[in-house]
Amino acid sequence: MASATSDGCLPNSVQQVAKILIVGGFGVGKTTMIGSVSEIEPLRTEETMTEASAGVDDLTHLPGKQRTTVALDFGRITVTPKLALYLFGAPGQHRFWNAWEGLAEGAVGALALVDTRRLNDSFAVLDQLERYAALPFAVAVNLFPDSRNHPLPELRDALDLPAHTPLTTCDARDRTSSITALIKLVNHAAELTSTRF
Ligand SMILES: Nc1nc2c(ncn2[C@@H]2O[C@H](COP(=O)(O)OP(=O)(O)OP(=O)(O)O)[C@@H](O)[C@H]2O)c(=O)[nH]1
Ligand SMILES: [Mg+2]
Repeated sequence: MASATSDGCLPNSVQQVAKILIVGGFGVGKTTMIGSVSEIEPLRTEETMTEASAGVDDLTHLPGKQRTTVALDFGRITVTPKLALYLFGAPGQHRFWNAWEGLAEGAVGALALVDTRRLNDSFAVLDQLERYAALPFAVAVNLFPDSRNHPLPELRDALDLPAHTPLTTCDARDRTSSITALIKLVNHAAELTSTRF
């Protein structure tokens, strides 16, 4: 992996940039992933959750969560000396999902984050992604300490994912595992679109 320059500028070796969308349900770890991966100070648009969220957003598994993304997250990672990814994180609250279509514009692919403790949310996410973004996508299961350890083939079945869709586990707080998921997506998008990244 190439390192960012100390002033945050793109390394001179970078010849190509690609936009990646990161989507997922409420509190699945999108902002966390962009924060752990980005080589520049990430842009976050988080607001404190208010009572309006009570009964709408399920905080059962997210006891520490107080803020939610209301517009987007933005970060950058140089994954090979020649290729940098611009990461756009989508808001997870349902009322902001109509923003996904705009955020997807120009993206080469989308990484859908999934929390297996709330698998039902993921169906809606994948549906929304296919319907409004129509992008090559990969799925990353963000493992929380109390997530059950389902084998990946079982999860593929449960999510009704095609055999060619990359499916990985990750820890959104961990840079290396998050970058691995992103690289799987980039390779998949490259194959599907016959693009060389
Ligand atoms: N244990 C654990 N906690 C995580 C992980 N990823 C995120 N969290 C925590 O889970 C909560 C939700 O993470 P966020 O990154 O805010 O999730 P998000 O998808 O951006 O949420 P919205 O923008 O509200 O949709 C935060 O309190 C994180 O600290 C993880 O991989 N493991
Ligand atoms: Mg967020």
